[in-house]
Amino acid sequence: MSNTISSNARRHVLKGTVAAMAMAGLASWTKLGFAADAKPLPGYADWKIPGDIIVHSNNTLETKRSAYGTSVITPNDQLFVRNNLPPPDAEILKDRDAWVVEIDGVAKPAKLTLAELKTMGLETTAMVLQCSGNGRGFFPHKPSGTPWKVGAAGCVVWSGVPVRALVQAHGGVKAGAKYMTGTGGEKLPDGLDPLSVIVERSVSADAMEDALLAWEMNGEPISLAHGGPLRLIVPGFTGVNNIKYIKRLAFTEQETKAKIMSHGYRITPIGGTSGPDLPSVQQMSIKSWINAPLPEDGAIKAGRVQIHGVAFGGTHAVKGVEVSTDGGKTWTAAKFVGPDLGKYAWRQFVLEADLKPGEYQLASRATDTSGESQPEARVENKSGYNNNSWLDHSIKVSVA
Ligand SMILES: Nc1nc2c(c(=O)[nH]1)N[C@H]1C(S)=C(S)[C@@H](COP(=O)(O)O)O[C@H]1N2
Ligand SMILES: [Mo]
Repeated sequence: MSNTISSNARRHVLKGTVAAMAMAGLASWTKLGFAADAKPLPGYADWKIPGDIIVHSNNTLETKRSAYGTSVITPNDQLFVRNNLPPPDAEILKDRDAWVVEIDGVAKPAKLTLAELKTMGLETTAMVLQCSGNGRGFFPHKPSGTPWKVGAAGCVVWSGVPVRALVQAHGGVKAGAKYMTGTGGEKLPDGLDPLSVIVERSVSADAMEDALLAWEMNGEPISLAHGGPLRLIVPGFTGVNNIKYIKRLAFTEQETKAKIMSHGYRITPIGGTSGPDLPSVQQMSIKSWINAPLPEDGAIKAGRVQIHGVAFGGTHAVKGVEVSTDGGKTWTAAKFVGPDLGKYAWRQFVLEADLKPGEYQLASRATDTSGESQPEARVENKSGYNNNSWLDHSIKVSVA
């Protein structure tokens, strides 16, 4: 894998730099982006760029806001990671083409190898992968779960076989199937009810129209961290619906009874109890945020400033983005930068501003093609899902 070679090389360079910096004192480490108490990257993701990642735990790695560039695609070694269970053994990547996925709930159910899938269709889709809890860190009631700010998201290009081609080749979806249910390939811990831990999610069966079983991510075979050798991609839906190391794809009459579906990812009132009757976190909503300038960059020099960020609409394309420098009192249309990779990708935007010395509150507010705009206020909910408040994502900066 070219990724391993290049990132190993970079890591060695980085390690050398870090060692040199260590001799020069801890202050320089912090400059490189290493907090003195920063946790190390877990082994399965040790090829990520440490200075660009916040390690919340072995299973939750966040991209730093300052690490998002302006070239649309989020590089693999900067992309966030979220695992509900430890990933499977790296052995599963030894012979990728031998990976088996079961297709069920179609007229002719089958077990297919990745090698066979590769003969059945090919499509490439750019898509924002975003955890349902991205922005949870802005909820004042401090929900349990990772306090992600903006960095549980990235724009990724996936290649694989369209699910609709697979379904067609197997005689079509069985009558009465309302859901597409994907099952993750993790080894489940012994002694527990499998339904209480398995990563299995159902989405509306219509989502198959744009869904992929993907084996390639940003030009490389999918890494273990991101669900290789095979991953379900459901464009426009939040992260958890994109099942890694998928071992079964089934069209089902009912939603899975897995706890991660029945109780996890439900919009629950604060203080309430989650359950299957509450709304499930599925499609993403219109959202944007500014990536530069940031308060952590220190004082900004007065004069011309390029205020830039990202905007995406979930299942709709982004139509426009407005930027405010006065905390939302006045708004100016931003312009898009760079290529449009389709409605599921994010767009970079920029507003050129001439800023005099002073204090500013920078905010962005996106609108999608269905007319939805980001709200000022988050929708309060127990677990801190779906935060797309423009106010929460605004930042205060000083210009000197
Ligand atoms: N099999 C499996 N798939 C999974 C998960 C998991 O724990 N196991 N986590 C989900 C969640 S909650 C998110 S946000 C995304 C994260 O994808 P990434 O780790 O590639 O960034 O994967 C989803 N798919
Ligand atoms: Mo997630």
